[in-house]
This record gives sequence, structure tokens and C-alpha cells, in this order.
Amino acid sequence: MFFGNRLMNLIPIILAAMSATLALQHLRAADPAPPALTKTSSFAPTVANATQPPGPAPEGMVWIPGGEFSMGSDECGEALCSLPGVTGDSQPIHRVFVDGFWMDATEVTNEQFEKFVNATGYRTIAEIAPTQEEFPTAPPENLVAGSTVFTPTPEPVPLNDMFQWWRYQHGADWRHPEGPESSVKGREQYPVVQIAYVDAEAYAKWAGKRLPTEAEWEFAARGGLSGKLYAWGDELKPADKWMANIYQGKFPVKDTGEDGFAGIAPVKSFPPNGYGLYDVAGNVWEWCSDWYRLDYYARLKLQSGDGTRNPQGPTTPYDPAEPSEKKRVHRGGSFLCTDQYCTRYMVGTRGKGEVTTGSNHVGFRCVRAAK
Ligand SMILES: [Ca+2]
Ligand SMILES: [Cu+2]
Repeated sequence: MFFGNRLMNLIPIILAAMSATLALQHLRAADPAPPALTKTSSFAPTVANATQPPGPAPEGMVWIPGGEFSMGSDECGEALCSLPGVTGDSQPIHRVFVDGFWMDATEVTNEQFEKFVNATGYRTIAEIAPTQEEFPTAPPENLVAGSTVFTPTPEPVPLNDMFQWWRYQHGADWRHPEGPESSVKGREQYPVVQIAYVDAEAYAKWAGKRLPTEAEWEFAARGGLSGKLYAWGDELKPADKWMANIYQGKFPVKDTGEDGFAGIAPVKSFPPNGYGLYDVAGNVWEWCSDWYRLDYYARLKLQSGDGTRNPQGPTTPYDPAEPSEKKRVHRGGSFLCTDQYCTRYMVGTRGKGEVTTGSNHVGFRCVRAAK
């Protein structure tokens, strides 16, 4: 899913100009010398570090051993989506090493986010009205707090313009994910949504954590496997069983909820991956700390060959589809991902989001350094 800044649907002029097309290394001095990374241009086995967890797991977190793995995707996933471009920005496959770390087993829930808000009085971006300085051409009446909400279309539509199914909704925020009439009552164990990048960062800081880098996220999501299409293997529905909350039915008209959920699901509704992480595919997108650049993997490989350790992402964002927008990486896909439009529940694929924009299918999870 790709859109510009948070006011996207309010400013037709900006909209018209926006294209809706699809579009370092810091080894700790005390560590022993790392082994040389495997040189390869295709997937090679994941070599997890043998180091034990540095202590008991912090509440709700699991140990990700880190190690060396093949990051990215190849064209073989491309054919699974009726719109091309799904694996383009996740090539070439390159070898990456990450240190071990703790990771939240689930996406951050409404209950957890509420604790943070109660403790700090934090107000999310969606709860603060945009200013004329930020959006000089917006009519003043449009400068109201809100966020982006998915709306099914009454009839099938060409899938070339996402503004047919996304709207800017006044009063949509994390407590009111679909707008003022909605609430999170009874949804305590659902992932929090309508979270902009800084909101996720603020929560992480409060919790003594941080957001994962894209490399950490992918290492963790692959769960020790290598080169698989999905976090659990190569089959979308092994033994005819849904493994993730994605979208079934005609997109974006009607989600039939064949996997058990039409829309968002409580965390832990599907089996965990090899490292004990839930919902690394589908349910909600997750913010990563890397800036998004379409060509980052290609540049990284040119620059460092296969010797990349703990990559932190590019120094500047760049999405040619919307060059003026500052985007960070999203990972994992959401309950709206489908083979008709976007198969980014595939573990090696990438997403992206403008940093001030939340929506009702974007959330996050946190990590914590080993020491
Ligand atoms: Ca579903
Ligand atoms: Cu998607």
C-alpha cells in the first residue's frame, strides 16, 4: 500500500500531482572477529549465531539469535501477484549479518499502547490537526485531525488508483481506528493502528526499546529458514490451513474472511514462526527504522558486496513514485494484502510509508538490544 502524506485525500491538487503507481556497520569492539560472509547471489542457508540469550526474556519478547542470512526476494514471488512490481525493490538478494536481539512476540496491542498514553499523556500525530505551514495549499477547513481509513468500494474497480479505497477520515486515530464512531473497546488484544512513525518511536523509547531495522525484521521474520516465500515455508496454505490474516474475496469490494477474519485480527490468532513471532505476515504492517529507498539493496550490494553487517538503512529516503515524501520501511503486509493487488505478506518483500501518515492497517513491534 502506498500513499503520500497524511492529508492525501483532502487536497485534490496535491493528489493530482501524486502518482499512485506501484511502484552501518558497527561491530562491538569486544566481539570476536566475525566469520567471513558467504558470497552468493541467491539464497544460501541461514547461519544463526550460537550465542545463548543473555538472560531471561523480557516480558512479551523472544530471543532472536542473529547471524548471517540471505535478505531480499527474487522474481519467483512476482508471478503470484496480478499487479507487477512486488519484488522489484527487494532485489538483489544479498548476504547480511545481524547481531542477536530481543523482539516483541506480537505487534504492539491497543492495551499496551494505552498504558503508554496513560503514563505519558502522549498525543499521536492523528490526534493533532495539521497546520497551514505543513500544508500551505490546503483549505483551512481541511486542517482537521484525522487519519487514513480503508473503505471497500461498492463495485469492482480497476486496481490502479488506491484513492478509490482509502479516505482521509476526520477523527480517526488509534482509539477510533475507523473514525469517531469506532472504538477499541473489546479490541484490547488487537494491534494498535493509526500510528505514525514518530508515535511508534515514542512508544518504543518509553518501553526501553526501539524499532527494528529492516534487516533485523527480516532475519527475525524468516525464523531460521532461508529463501522461503513465506515466514513458514513455500506454500501459502500448508495442509489447507491459513497461516496469516490476509484478504480473501474480490479486492477491494468484499473481504470474505475465509481465514477467520474479515479485517484486523487479535494478535496471536495464527501460528508463530520458527522464532516464536506472531503475525509477521499479514494483520498489520510494521514500521521499521530504515528510510525507504527503492534502490537500497542494489546500492548496498554495489557498495559492500556481501559483507554487510547490521545495516541501518540508507541515509536519505527516496521513492520515485512520490519523490517529495519522506518514507520509512513497512514490513509484513496486512489484512488487506491479496494476490490480486499486493502479495507483500511474502517474507522478503518490502513496503513503505510516509512518516506522518498512519492508517488502519499499519502498526509496529519493538526490539531491544541484547545488552
Ligand atoms: Ca483475513
Ligand atoms: Cu499489501
